[in-house]
Amino acid sequence: MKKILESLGIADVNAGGFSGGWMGGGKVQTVVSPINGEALASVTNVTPLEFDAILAKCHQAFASWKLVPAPKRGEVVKAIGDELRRNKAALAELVTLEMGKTLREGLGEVQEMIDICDFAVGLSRQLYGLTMPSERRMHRLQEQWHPLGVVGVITAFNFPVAVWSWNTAIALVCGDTVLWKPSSKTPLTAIACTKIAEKVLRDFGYDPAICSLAIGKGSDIGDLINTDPRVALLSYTGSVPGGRHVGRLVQERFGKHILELGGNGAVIVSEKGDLDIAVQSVYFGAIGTSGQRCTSTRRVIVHHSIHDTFLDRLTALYARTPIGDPRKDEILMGPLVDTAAVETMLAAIQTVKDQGGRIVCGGERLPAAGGCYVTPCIASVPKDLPMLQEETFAPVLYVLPYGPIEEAIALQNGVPQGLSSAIITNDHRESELFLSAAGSDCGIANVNTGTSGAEIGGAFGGEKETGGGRESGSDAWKAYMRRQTSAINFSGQVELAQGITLEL
Ligand code: UN1
Repeated sequence: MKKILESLGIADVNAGGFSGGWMGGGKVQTVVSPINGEALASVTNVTPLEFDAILAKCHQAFASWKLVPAPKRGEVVKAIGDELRRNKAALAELVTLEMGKTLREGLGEVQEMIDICDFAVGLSRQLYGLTMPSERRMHRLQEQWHPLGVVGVITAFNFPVAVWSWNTAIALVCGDTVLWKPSSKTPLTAIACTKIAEKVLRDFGYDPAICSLAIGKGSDIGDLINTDPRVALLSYTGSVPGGRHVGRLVQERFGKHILELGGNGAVIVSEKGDLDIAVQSVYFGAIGTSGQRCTSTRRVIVHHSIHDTFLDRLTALYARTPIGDPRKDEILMGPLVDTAAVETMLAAIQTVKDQGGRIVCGGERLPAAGGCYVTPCIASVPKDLPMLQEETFAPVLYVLPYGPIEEAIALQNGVPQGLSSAIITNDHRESELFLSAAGSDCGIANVNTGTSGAEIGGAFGGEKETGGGRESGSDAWKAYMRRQTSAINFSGQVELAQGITLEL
């Protein structure tokens, strides 16, 4: 363990702030692994005064970074991607140590970081603006995309490094600088990533404050980011209540925001689908990352004719789930992030029972070191169970039957969140209906694959209480830039738009 920490530049005590130099004069926090309760290292949080200095430097760095040609900025992102390739195994292991996802998922998370760097390098030569025909003679109408400013990135514990990279790789090629506030539960991975970016920026001779870091609590450091007008765009990943708070504060100062909030993923399993695909997709979607993805499968809506068969097969798979130390190859489900998450899960299961749900399997705390291990839970529930409306960030899966496909779609859409959804069917009409305007209302709608594991090439995010933001691939980069529309007159005369004339 020590060797991994060392190879990523993590010492016993680490400063939690960076903006060209490392600092941290605030509260000391010991990071404990959910794997076994062992202390990994300590971090000193930044004080409000230090935060102000960090943001000032990050803001200052924007003045020169925005003038670097985008393809040159892309070269920096390419080097960050190379550095991530070199450090993939160690960084994945640190992710596993710090938040408890399995090593194979940790490796997948770092792969997402590498992939988004590659995507951003290509994008650095494709920040296209449109030209439009002008309604006036010898005029041209065009738009350009310019760098925006400091992008504040507030991330959650469950994807402690990938979400930073989706935002940072895109922000950097767009000419923005980044100020990162990671979850207080995962500061070490944030320090490791910032050190990687620091090295690359120094090697290139750019200001390392381009990738700044401020570790501290949401209620103090987070709110300083939310309210400071020097932060042009705030990309926030977290809970719905958190997003409501952030959104309000950022809107108040007319800042821009990207909100990635809760999900409540559902899979519709049609009787016309492949049962093997259904069982496997639901299984990974529900137990992957111990049910702590915003894209996790929380609900399965199964055609009544195959409901019992599906449930039996899934329950058999649940019973065999290898739970334990997520660093071991054979383990498919590691611990929850901390004991508070275990308590939340157990309380949710009690509520499900009180509301008339039947626990089919799992939902127990396992007596293991660290106290964060549970068995994944399946509950068979009525369609109107109030808990179906809520996102419990744990491996609790609700199974409910449907009749007509329209009913399944209505059930899938009948929750406040709108992130990820899927249908398992070989019936072309059903899948097209699901993808149509009458179908899923989510940002992600998959066919014959589960709700989680979105690829970086697409825009990631969702509707309704999920917040409406999009990050990562496709044209999500546009949120990280400011659009400028220009009318250019080369006629030698004045001609007003909309046919307005002036006799002077
Ligand atoms: C999240 O849970 O916040 O689609 C992000 C997925 C991952 C990202 C999840 N690529 O499951």
